[in-house]
Amino acid sequence: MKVKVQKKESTGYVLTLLIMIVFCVIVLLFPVCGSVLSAGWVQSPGHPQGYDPYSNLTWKKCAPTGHKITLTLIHLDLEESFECEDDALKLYADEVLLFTLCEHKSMKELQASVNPFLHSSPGGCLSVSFLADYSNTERHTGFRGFYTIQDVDECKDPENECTQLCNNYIGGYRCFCRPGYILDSDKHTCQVSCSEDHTGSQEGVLMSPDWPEPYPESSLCSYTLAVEEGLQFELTFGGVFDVEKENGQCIDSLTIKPLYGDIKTFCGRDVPPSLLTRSQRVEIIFRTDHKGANRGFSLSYKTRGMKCTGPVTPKSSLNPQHSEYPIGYKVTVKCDKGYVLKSHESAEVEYEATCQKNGQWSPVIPCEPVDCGIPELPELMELSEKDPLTTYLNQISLKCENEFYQLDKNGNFTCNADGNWVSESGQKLTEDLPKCEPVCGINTDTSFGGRVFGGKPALIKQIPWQLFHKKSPRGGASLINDYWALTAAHVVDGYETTTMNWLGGIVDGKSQNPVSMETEKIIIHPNYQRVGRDSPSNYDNDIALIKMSTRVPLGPHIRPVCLPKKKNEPVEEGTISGFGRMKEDKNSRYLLYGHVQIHPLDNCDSEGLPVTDNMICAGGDEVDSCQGDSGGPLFSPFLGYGSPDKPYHLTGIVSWGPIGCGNKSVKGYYTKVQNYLDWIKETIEKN
Ligand code: 4AZ
Repeated sequence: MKVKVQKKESTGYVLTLLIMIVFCVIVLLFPVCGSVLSAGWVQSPGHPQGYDPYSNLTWKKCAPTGHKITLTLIHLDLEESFECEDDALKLYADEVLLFTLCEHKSMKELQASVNPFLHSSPGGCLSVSFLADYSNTERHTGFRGFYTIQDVDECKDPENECTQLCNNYIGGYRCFCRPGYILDSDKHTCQVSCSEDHTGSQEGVLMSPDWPEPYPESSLCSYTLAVEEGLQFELTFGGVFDVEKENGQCIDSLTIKPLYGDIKTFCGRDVPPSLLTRSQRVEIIFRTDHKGANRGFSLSYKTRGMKCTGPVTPKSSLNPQHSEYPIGYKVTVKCDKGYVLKSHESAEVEYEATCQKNGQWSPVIPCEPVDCGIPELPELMELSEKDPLTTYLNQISLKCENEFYQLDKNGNFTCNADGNWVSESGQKLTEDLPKCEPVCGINTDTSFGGRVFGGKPALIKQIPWQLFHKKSPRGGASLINDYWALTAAHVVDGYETTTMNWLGGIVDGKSQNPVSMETEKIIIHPNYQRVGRDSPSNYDNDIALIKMSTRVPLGPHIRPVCLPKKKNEPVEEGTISGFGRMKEDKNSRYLLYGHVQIHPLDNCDSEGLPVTDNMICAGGDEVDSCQGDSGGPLFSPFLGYGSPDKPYHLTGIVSWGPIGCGNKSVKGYYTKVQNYLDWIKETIEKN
């Protein structure tokens, strides 16, 4: 024991000092004998006679690595004051204030309350600061303490990380292992030394450590089996298998890693089946945790001649078909239906492969699914899904870009084995592409009210198929798809070779933002008698088709009306609309509409003018069409009564009237659109 004691200043205290030393040796220092690096005293100035006013002391000592410093106060006598504001002894460990003292304490009290805390961490420091003020009323002897710097026994720390044995030495510690274990490179963990290399051995037995006794904890055993090419290992487990498993989870595990093929992990008590590895090299890893008492495993291994098995690659078949093939055997590999050889431009599906010495086939070309790719779609059409899978048997569905169009047929297609998108009925997408056709006869303002001549103003979106020719000749037309409109022949008679400008999407003739459409073609019915628009001799076949020069941008304000069905039930009523003359013989600024009854032609008085079956007679007492409305629609059902199930269709085209407009006894005449369905269809197809 090396104890450095400061030389005593006063001979009067020899006895006290001797008592202290003896005390230290017996009570305090004995347990640390042999590990003390240095020791000494620290005391207040003037101790033991007493400290003067304003006396002070600061003291600090640090321990080297693996050591700590301890201070034992054996004497404390300071002036007492509130919160030690007069005289104070402050004690710090590792820069943290532990105590502020200003009182008298006996050795026993110090041992009980202060001393147990006066030590640093390993490699840390202790410091003391003593400060007296001026106002001592009586003399106080101050304090005295004994410090030692001693080794830390890390092995006693319950948190030391040695998994087995620990050896403390001055300034540090070392982990070590029981016989049969080796210390891991982490210098703390002991592992069983159980790895075995069986390279070159064609048969043998592998066992868990200590077999048939329970295997030790914390083992990591790696067994290597390896022979020359042309051979493969067959593994057979012994009758007992017991590897720790809890709640279906492997706590300990036996893993078999063949050079080729799947890695398999076993645990529990079921003996694993025999294993033909198809590999001339196998790695077997046995891992155990830090607890448990299970018996482990025993397995025998032997070699046999290498054979190849199918398949050569997934999604393919072999020709000829056998369960095994000897080395050197050649087979034809054929990809399954819908699969082709990877990276083969010509979409080949077959190749020849040979069984190799190592049990593998060569070459191995994977079979991958045929890819139909993203089809090229016309404008207005898109895929329902953004990035669909496009390989064999995947499906895509087509849709139209917006609600104003719909597909004319089923838009679901499947990628077939030939790389084509085909419909349910087997039609190729490229040969029978669905079309996006405008949705007809739907409006999106369903409010309605009363009555062109005596009519009511229409709201925007109510009659979105209504077109208007504002300049002379003032007249109407009805949009029937996104290019074509129908009007009366007498409205456009004489304008076939000109470009007319039609307005749509408005209910106010003075609207600043109409959809403006230029005509590309005006086609008057061939049987209409062109005698000049102001005085046609008769209005038979008063119908004309107008083609716009660009696609009409459909939306809620402008969209087509349907054409009547070929064999529609007879229609008894409808709504007429237009910007034509009102009662006061004045053109309407706003689009007006009104409901009319359809009458048998016999019930109508044409005032002697010729009437044909291509005409409809319609009118009410207070509602009639008039000049300026011509060419516009008579649509059914009544405005407000249509729905997606019962879309509006164009029953008639405002054509003529015998005398004036709004006359109670006479009705208006309308071109019967139903009689012209074939002409309309053919003309549109041709143009
Ligand atoms: C016209 O002059 C006209 N009352 C249109 C329709 C009717 C009368 C005249 C029906 O365009």
